[in-house]
Amino acid sequence: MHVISAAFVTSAVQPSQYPPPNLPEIAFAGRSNVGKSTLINRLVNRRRLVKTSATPGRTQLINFFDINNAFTLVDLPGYGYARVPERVRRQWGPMIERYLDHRPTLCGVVLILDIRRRPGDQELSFLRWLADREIAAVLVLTKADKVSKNRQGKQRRVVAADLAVSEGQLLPFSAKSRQGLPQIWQAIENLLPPAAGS
Ligand SMILES: Nc1nc2c(ncn2[C@@H]2O[C@H](COP(=O)(O)OP(=O)(O)OP(=O)(O)O)[C@@H](O)[C@H]2O)c(=O)[nH]1
Ligand SMILES: [Mg+2]
Repeated sequence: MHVISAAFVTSAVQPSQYPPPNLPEIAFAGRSNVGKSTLINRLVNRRRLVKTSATPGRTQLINFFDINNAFTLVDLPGYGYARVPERVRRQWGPMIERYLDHRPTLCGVVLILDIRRRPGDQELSFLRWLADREIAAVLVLTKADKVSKNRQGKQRRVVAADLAVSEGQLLPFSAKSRQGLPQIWQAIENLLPPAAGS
């Protein structure tokens, strides 16, 4: 993928605030602090297009980014972070579900998992939820630089078994070394209509 332009479009909570559904869209989901915003920055090769933070619960709105005036990347708020105020946390589930359920231009979801962790109930039920709606998922194992190559292989096997997918469907990624970027772009391009990905 050749990224010529990458620009913030808008933040939204509810559908009336979404940009008009004119371009194909890919959404990024995962636990709070897993590295969703960082992955988007690496994909588009901009250091600070999306705000990232060592403090979990940083992204609290649905953020839309236009790429090449051809498609949209969407940074979803992370789930499962207990220290975010209850009031905020309670609206996340419905906010994310409403988006995934009602976005006509959605082509797929990149689900990001920490390579050091086994998937929990949240990841498993999220994947089931996507499968029920026939929403395609790309699975990324991020923070690969935190473990040895040997351990990467082991974790990939364990997580593949947990999720009942093949190891090849799990794409290891590191924001530090940029390992995995071409594979993730390829997987995203496979979800986009041909004209958007060229
Ligand atoms: N070592 C390492 N650190 C990473 C990697 N990806 C993200 N991080 C770090 O993880 C922290 C969280 O990253 P974010 O991209 O803000 O995570 P997020 O999923 O957007 O978090 P929320 O918006 O809070 O849900 C930051 O300190 C990042 O620098 C990676 O591949 N390797
Ligand atoms: Mg974020």
